[in-house]
Amino acid sequence: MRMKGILSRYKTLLPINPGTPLVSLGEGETPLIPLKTLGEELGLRLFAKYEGTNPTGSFKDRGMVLAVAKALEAGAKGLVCASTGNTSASAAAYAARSGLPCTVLLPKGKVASGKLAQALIHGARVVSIRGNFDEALELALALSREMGLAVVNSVNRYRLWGQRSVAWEMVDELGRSPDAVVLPVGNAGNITAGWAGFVQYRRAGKADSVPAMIGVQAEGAAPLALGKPCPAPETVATAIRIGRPVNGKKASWAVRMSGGKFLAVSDEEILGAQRRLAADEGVFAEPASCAGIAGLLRYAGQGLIPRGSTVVAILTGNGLKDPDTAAAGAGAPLEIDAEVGVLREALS
Ligand code: AN7
Repeated sequence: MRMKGILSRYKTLLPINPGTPLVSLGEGETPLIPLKTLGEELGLRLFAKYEGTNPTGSFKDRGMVLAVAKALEAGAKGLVCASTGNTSASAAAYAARSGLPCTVLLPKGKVASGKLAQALIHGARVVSIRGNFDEALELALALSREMGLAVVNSVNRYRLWGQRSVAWEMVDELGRSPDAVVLPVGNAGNITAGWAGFVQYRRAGKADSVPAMIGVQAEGAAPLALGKPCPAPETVATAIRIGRPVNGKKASWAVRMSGGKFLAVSDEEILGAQRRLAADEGVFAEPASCAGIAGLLRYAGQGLIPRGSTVVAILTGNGLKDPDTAAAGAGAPLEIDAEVGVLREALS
């Protein structure tokens, strides 16, 4: 059987040596889906890189698999992370896979139900912090120092290195770099990693250009779009409810070098983009994931991207991660007695 996953597929592009275990749950190789309806409306050749098909349902698996492999290689006793949800789900799964204990610190009441269920069922020690993500991350860093645990947040360089693979897959499939990539930004790890991936591919002669990296934040949690920290972040897109992005400096550099931009969109625009993706394209992504599309819907016509450009929107997480938000916005089903006449009537 062919070994699947990021580590085997991109061995030569990653910091892998004979002592690195090739951990895998079959991450990567996510679909690049043409978005015909939205693309025509926006005058773009538009694709979604749908990261929801990763093993735990988000892009985090690309970097987590490498971070966990390197933790095993270094003989780590366990893993720790703070998370708005997806990192904890991914860490918990790869820890279970590798036989490592895992502690996850989550902002109380602000983690989507699917993600919380994942962290719990994979057997992580789940601690609910009465505070926001930024506070939970400080605790995770302190705990790692005291207990000698490997931190698997995006302060871990291997996380970002593995996440470069999303860029490599785009170029491999399109046969070239897109003109622009739009994606949601929280801790600003993914936008930094994506940019680094394109740069690494260009150096290796596998791509001739680096796309404009366009990072989109929620208005209530937009430290990079506004250029100042956000002490009390708030947004329906809980995945990106982050006020002090740990990779902010690196990401600002990456965005500037690429000719890109940081933007902010409202929660209404995020939920509107989520509905349009689901109803017009058949693609169900979690709210945060839809910030990039919301950014295009608001700014594409204002000279953000030349018409006809090839644009990839990274949809970072599966819609099933946060069923409550989706259901709350989508209306209730019809309920009827089990009779065909009543059914015909109800549907007419
Ligand atoms: C769906 O899980 O920070 O800008 O702790 O879950 O690289 O932080 C999640 C972030 C975008 C932002 N989309 O990525 C966590 C966490 C989804 C996410 C982001 C996250 P970064």
